Amino acid sequence: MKKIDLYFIVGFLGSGKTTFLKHFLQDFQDKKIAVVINDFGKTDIDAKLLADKIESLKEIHDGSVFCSCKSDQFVQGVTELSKEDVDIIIVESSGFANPNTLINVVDLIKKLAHNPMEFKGTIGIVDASKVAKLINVAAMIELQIYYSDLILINKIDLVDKFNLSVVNDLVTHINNEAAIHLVTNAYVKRVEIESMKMSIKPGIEKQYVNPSSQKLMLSLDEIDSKEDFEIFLLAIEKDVLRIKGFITFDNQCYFVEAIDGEIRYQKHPNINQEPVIVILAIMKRFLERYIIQKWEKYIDSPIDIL
Ligand SMILES: Nc1nc2c(ncn2[C@@H]2O[C@H](COP(=O)(O)OP(=O)(O)O)[C@@H](O)[C@H]2O)c(=O)[nH]1
Ligand SMILES: [Mg+2]
Repeated sequence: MKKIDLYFIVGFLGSGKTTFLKHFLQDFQDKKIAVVINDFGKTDIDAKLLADKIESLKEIHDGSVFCSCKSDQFVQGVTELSKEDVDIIIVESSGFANPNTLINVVDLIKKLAHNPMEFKGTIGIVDASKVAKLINVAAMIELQIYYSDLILINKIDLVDKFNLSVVNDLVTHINNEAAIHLVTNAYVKRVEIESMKMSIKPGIEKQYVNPSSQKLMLSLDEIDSKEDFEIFLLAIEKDVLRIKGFITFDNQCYFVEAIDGEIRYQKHPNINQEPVIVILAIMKRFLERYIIQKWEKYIDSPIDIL
């Protein structure tokens, strides 16, 4: 019987999980890979970006795969994938995931899988430029680091030496067993992934409050000025956690995101993709009213919140 390797990716929103996944798919091209993406919601943007590169894809939305609210659906999804002709199943977990039930979930998957499954470990991605601040408001970051077997301190291009050493100390303090790499673009050599030592850590009873995050989806049919739209995105970018979506200009669809004061576009082949922007914010009251105000300030057409 064929053995399937199982990997998890954890890390806060925007830390670089999907970027890691893209490299992974590239570097493990000789393997048949199934991916599970656990992200925002219905319009899962990352899943659409990766769809053509993988053997099989499952999406789990609106809740973490480690939370009792979604773990059944997740275990069932992975069990189904284990019937297929794949060598690897890799899971990009939600940015809000608290992996403290990981080991129970893995045990259940191993029991139910149709082919023998080996849990290879958890790759944790840390955004070097944001972790020190975010860890105070989003405590699951600490647990994501604690439960990782291989940690990538990513985006080191955005921090100076001093701050990098602070981040390195912070990460080592939380987890001194995992191999830690300082990287850009969430890239680490395949050999580091293959040689990671998986450790089974018991669930720790750590009190933490789930941050009340809010998600907002904007429909973009009416946009006619790309410039105004960019100004709008940049105006809200600094106040929210994550902005990404699809937008169409001149008959070309783009994946768009606003990050670190910059707008990034990437051509997207599917012209029928509905233009939509997803905004995620943490502990922000009145998000909707705030977005509407900014929209009306910069854009003439009416706003359409889904
Ligand atoms: N400056 C910088 N940006 C990065 C780096 N790695 C990833 N990014 C960008 O960070 C953004 C979020 O990455 P993504 O992989 O989507 O994060 P995810 O939300 O964890 O899946 C994307 O725009 C990436 O291109 C890095 O090393 N340096
Ligand atoms: Mg992602």
